Amino acid sequence: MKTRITTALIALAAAGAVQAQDNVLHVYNWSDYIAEDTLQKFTDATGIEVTYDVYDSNEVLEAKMLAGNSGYDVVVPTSDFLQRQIAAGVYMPLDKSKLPNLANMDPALMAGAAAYDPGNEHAVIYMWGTTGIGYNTKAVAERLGEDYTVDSWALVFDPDTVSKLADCGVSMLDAPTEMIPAAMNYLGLDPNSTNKADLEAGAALIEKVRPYIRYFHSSQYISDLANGDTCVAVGWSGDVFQAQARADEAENGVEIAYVIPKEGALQWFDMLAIPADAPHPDLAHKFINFIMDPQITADITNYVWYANANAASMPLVDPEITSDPGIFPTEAAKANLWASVPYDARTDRLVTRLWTRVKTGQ
Ligand code: N2P
Repeated sequence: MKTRITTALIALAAAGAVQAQDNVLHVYNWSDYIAEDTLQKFTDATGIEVTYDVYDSNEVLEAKMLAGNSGYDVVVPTSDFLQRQIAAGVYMPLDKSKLPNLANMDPALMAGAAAYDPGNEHAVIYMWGTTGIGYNTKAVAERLGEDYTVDSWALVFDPDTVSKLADCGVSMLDAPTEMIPAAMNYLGLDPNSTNKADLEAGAALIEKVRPYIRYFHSSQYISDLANGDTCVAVGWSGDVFQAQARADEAENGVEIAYVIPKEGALQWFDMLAIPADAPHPDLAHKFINFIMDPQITADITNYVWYANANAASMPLVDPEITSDPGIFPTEAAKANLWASVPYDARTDRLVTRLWTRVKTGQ
């Protein structure tokens, strides 16, 4: 999937393509991950035009980064992917003298991100969240009974349970490094294990429920949940809340909830970083600094329902969001969250192979 939003068109027409091109920042970010007015506000504040492309998979971003010459100035890898891409020399160190808004960031969360990028030398937290389950409360209650409490990965990993939901539509993320560990965790295994037998057991569990899964996709589920076209999605926190908000706005009777299952869930950080071969590193720093403006980050969180790591923005974030345990987990829930570690090349190949088998049955 690829969409392109550009604020550059008018300027290009007015100033002539060559001249304007020098002042165009190229951003590559996750889909459904920015406020409607963020880019325009950046252009208004700085005169810098933005070309904005989106993806919904770390693997897609990684392939582009490793190939080089992507033309992008700012990209947003998830922390574990960031770590091994840094090791591959993909990102330039940040010039922190150009990022005065770093002072707004939450030191504890930045320390968490430093586990992947010592000293936070290469990246700044954009948003963070969890990988849990979004579901249509009525459709699930109709099939599993009013008394069924949705609080466990059993909803999607227990064949008896998920088979009863197949008719209303169950989806999973097309994200092998998140789905296989979630299945391993449900089996009582360490989600970060790189033991071949553990990874195979996780994949085998997903293969077992595969007949009841309508699709594996990492962005389609937002509108499908919102419209009632599917009823359960393993998905990312903010995306599920966006589905909920869309259903509320449409007043279509669909009620969506998000749960961090009691067995635990992955907590991740998505990181703003500058490719080593970025054509416009100076503009990239300006953009990253702009994003760390408390109002700008608060606007994004208020629009995409993802937690941010900008302490100064918190008073500007809608209290409905800061008080939601699905977005800002309680201390008790935090104890059950795990952070992922990057796979070595061998494990990565195994996981890719297992995932192909999960999706295609081969
Ligand atoms: C936004 C998805 C971002 C979360 N649609 C993935 N790390």
